[in-house]
Amino acid sequence: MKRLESTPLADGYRMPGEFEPHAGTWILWPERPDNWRLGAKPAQQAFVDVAAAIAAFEPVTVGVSAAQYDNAAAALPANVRVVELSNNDSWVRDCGPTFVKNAAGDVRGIDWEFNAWGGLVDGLYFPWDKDDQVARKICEIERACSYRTTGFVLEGGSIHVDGEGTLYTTEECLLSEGRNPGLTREEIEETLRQYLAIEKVIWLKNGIYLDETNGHVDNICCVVRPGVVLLAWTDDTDDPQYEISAQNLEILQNTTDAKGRAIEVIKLPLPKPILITAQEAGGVDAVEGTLPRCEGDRLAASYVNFYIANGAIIAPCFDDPNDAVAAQVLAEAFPDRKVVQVYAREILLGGGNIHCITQQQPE
Ligand code: KQY
Repeated sequence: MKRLESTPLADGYRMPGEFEPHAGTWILWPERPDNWRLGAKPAQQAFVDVAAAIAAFEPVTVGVSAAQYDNAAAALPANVRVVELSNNDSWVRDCGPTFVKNAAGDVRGIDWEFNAWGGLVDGLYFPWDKDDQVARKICEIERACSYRTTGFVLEGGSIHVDGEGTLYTTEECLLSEGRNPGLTREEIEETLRQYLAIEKVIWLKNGIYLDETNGHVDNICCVVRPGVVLLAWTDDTDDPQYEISAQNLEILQNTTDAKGRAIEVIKLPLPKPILITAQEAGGVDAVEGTLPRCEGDRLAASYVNFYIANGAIIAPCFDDPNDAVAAQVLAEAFPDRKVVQVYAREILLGGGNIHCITQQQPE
C-alpha cells in the first residue's frame, strides 16, 4: 500500500477518539522471556483473556511470530483472527499504527518511528527493528495507506485525543531525552497537529510513579468523552503518586480544551502499591540491554489503563479492594458500555496494561 509523503492534516484526516466506533482491535502475542516470566506462559493466558473479552464486542486480530503461531492459534478463541506478524514484544499501542479517518470514512495509518521507549538513552530493550515495522505491516494487512514519521519518535500510549481537537500528553514522556531531543515543545506540538489534526495540546507533568515508559499518559489520564477525563488518584499524601496526580489535577482544572470547555475530571482511585515478588522476578530471564525485574520493585499499576471497545470497557483488575470501586467509577463514567474486568497482574509485570496491549482500528 502507498506510503504517503503528505500529512493527515493536509489530506483531511484526523485521529478519532477511542470512544468512537471501531472496526476492530489489534493485539500482539507475548513471548520474550526477558520481559515475561516463565517463558511468557502466564502472560499469554492474560492476553487470551483480554482478546476473548474484547472479541465479545468487536473483531480482534492477534499478530504472532512464526515460532509462536501454532501455540497462539491453539490458545485463542476461534472468533479471534490470528496472523503471522514478527515483533520484538507485544505492545501494539506503542509500535502499531495510529489510525486516522477522513469525513468520507476512509482510514489511514500513521507509522511513527518507534525506539523502544527511549532508544539508546533509556530504551527498554535492544533491538526494536521488528517492532518498528509493525505499524506498516498492519496497514498493509488492512489495505490502509500510511504516513511514516521518519525522524519523529512517538508511541501511541503517550497520547490521548478527544477527537475534537484536544490532545493530552505528559512532559515526562514527550520531552524526554530518548524521544525527540532535537525538537522544541512547539515543534513537537506542530508535528502532532500535522499528523493528528489536533488544535490544542494539554501537557500534564508526569505519569504514574515509576512507569518505565517515561510516564505514558494512557496510564494516568484518559478521555471519557470530549470535556471529561479520568485521572488516576490516591488520597495517600505519603505516596509519591499523590504529588504527581495533584499536579496534573491542577493543570486540568486550570485549562480549557480545544473547544474552550472547562475539563471535568473524574478521579479513579489507584490500587494499593503492587510489588514484584521474588518468585515473579525469578521467572524472568536476565538479558543485557533489557530492563531487569527485581523483587520488591513497585509496578506502575493503574485502573486508567483500560480499553474502550464498542459497547464495552475492558478494564484491568488486580485482586485489590479498589477493583470494585474502579468498576463502579467506570460504569458511571460510561453508562452505555458494559464494564468487563480482566485480572491483569501478568500484563502489569511486563510493564504495561490492557490499553498498552491493544490498538483500535476505527470503523
Ligand atoms: O506500557 C506500555 N505502553 C509499554 C510498556 C513496555 C514495557 C516493556 N517492558
